[in-house]
Amino acid sequence: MGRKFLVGGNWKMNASKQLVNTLVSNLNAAEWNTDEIEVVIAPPAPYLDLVRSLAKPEVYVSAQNIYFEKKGAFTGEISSEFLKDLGITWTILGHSERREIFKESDEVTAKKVAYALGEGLSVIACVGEKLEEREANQTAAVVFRQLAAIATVLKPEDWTHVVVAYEPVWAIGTGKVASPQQAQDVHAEIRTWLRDNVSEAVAEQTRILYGGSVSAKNSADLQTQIDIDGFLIGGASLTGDFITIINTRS
Ligand code: G2H
Repeated sequence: MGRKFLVGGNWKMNASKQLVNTLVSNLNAAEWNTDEIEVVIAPPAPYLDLVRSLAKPEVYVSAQNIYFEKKGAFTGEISSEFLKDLGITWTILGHSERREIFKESDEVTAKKVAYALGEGLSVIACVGEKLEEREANQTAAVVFRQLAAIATVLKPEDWTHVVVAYEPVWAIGTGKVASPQQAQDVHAEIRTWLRDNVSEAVAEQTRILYGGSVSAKNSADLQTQIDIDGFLIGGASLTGDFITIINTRS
């Protein structure tokens, strides 16, 4: 079976009850072929319950982060238990903003990925290089290092519930999208890395999303690339563009 295209919306730290109502109503009114497209939205944690209760079942809801402990004295953190209690089945982990601003290392990210999978969640695990790393021809080395940290703590069967999001940091929120070829090149390298370091089956089955200034204008070209299995969309997921992007694929 082919890889199901996944369109993810990462709202980051943007929401209000009014915005939730608008975005979820629009999504509920939209239609897509659920055999071919999976839609996952990731609102800020305080809005997960509201989004889950309003959104139709075809819309999967995701956290943007979790911690790797069940409960206790971890002020401000989000437990997988909370997600399960609210019917939330996905979490994003290792977003570059977590890595950069909140200093989450490859190892912490990997530990979170393993923990989330053990708790029965599906994970969008983000990787990607900074501008200076790309300019120093370090893109593959950085992405492989981030993947290796995750692969080390997973069993091959765990990858069934992992989606990799390649998000070049220089393309995030900057309007500077990677060209379809630039994205395809790295996606193909990631798939080869999975083939060489995990297994042929995992390489074939794992979805690799592109993220970084995806918009209604550039998504049609990006999605023609053979190793682009979907998108993780930030800014455009807060507008009607999100549905246009889903429809571009439908
Ligand atoms: C990358 C992306 C969503 P944006 O961070 O994860 O955001 O589409 O705003 O670049």
